[in-house]
Amino acid sequence: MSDIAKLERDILAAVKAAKDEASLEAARVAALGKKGSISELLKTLGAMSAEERKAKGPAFNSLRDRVAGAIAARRAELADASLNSRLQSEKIDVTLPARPEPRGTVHPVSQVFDELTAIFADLGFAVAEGPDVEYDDYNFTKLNIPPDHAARQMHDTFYVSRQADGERHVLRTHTSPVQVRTMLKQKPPIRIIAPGRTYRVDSDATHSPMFHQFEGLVVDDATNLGHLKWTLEEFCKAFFEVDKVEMRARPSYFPFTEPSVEWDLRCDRSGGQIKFGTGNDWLELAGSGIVHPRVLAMCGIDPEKYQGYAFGGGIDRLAMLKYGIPDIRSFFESDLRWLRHYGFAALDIPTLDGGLSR
Ligand code: 2U9
Repeated sequence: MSDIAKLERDILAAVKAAKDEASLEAARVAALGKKGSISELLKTLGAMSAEERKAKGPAFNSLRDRVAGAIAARRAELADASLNSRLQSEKIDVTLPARPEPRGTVHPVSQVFDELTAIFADLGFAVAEGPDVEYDDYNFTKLNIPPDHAARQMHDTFYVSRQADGERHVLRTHTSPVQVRTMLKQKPPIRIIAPGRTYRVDSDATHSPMFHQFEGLVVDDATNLGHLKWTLEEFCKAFFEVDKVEMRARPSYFPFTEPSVEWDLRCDRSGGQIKFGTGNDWLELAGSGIVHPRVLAMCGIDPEKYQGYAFGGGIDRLAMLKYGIPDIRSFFESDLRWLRHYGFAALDIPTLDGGLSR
C-alpha cells in the first residue's frame, strides 16, 4: 500500500471513529489544519519539479477533497444523531392539558374587590391604600369626630396600646383615614376609591369584627350631589349587571359629611332571588354626603375653593347580595368546601368588556 493510500485510510478511520463534534474537529485539524498531515503533503509540491508536480498535484488535491467530504458527511451524521437524541429526551405529550387544573379559587371578597376596582377605574377613580393600624387622629379627629365626641360611640373601636410615638392608635373603623391621608399629601382634583379591611367590635350573622369597606372621595372645584348620584348609579348598573337601576335618597347623619344621604336601591325579592331595577322592595346600598368643610380644612384643603363628595359601603355585603351568601361569618372560616362552592376561577379576572363575573 502506498504511503498516500495508508494516510487516507488512517485519516478516514479517525473521522469515522469521532463520536462527537470535538473529536471530529481534532481529526480535521490533524489532517487539514495548518500543520495537518495533508497540508504538509501539499507543501511538498513546492519543492517538486514541474513534471513531478503535474503527476502528484491532482492526486494530493483529490485526497484533500475526499477527506474534506468525509469530514463534512461525518459532521452531518453527528448533528443528526444529536438532534435525534434531543428529540427523544425532550419529547412532550401534546395531549396533556396546557396547565395543571388550578386548585385554588378566588375568594368572593377578592372577586368583588376586583370588580369594584375595575368599575371605578373605568369611571376615572384611582385606588388608594393605607395602614390597618391608624392614628386616632386620622380615623376620628380629622373626620370631625373629636375626642369625647358622642359620634365616637357610633364606632365600636378596637384600641391599640399606646405606641412609642405617644400617639393613640386604633384598628381603623372605616377606610376614611385613607382619604384623609390622600388629601394631606395631594392637591385637588382628587378622585379615589379606598377599598380595604376595617374593624369594629361587633359579631353576628351580618356583622364580623373584621370586614371590608369601599369608600370613594371626589374633591374638585364644583362637585355636587348630582355627580354623586350619577356615580353610584353607574356603579350599580355595572356591578349588578343590569341596564337600569332606581335609587332612593334618605337624609342621614355622618359627622364627616353635610348634608349626608343614604341610598336605597329598588329591587324585587319575590322570586326567591333578588333582582335589581324592578320590584317594590328597597335595599340599603351606601351612605354618602358632601364632605364637611371642616374636614376639608383639617386636611389642608381650602373649603372656600373646593367641594367634595364621599360615599361608603360594605364589600362583604355586596358579595353576599350579588352571590347569594347568607352569613357574613362564613367568609372568614376558611372552609374549603365553602370556598370551592362560592370561589371563582383563578384565571377569570373581572373586566368591564370581558364580563365581571361568569
Ligand atoms: C373623608 C370624608 C368623608 C365616607 C362616607 C359613608 C358615608 C358611609 C358606611 C356605610 C356602611 C360604611 O360599610 S359601612 O359601615 N359609610 O355611610 N362613608 S360618607 O365619607 C368620608 C370619608 C372620608 C375625608
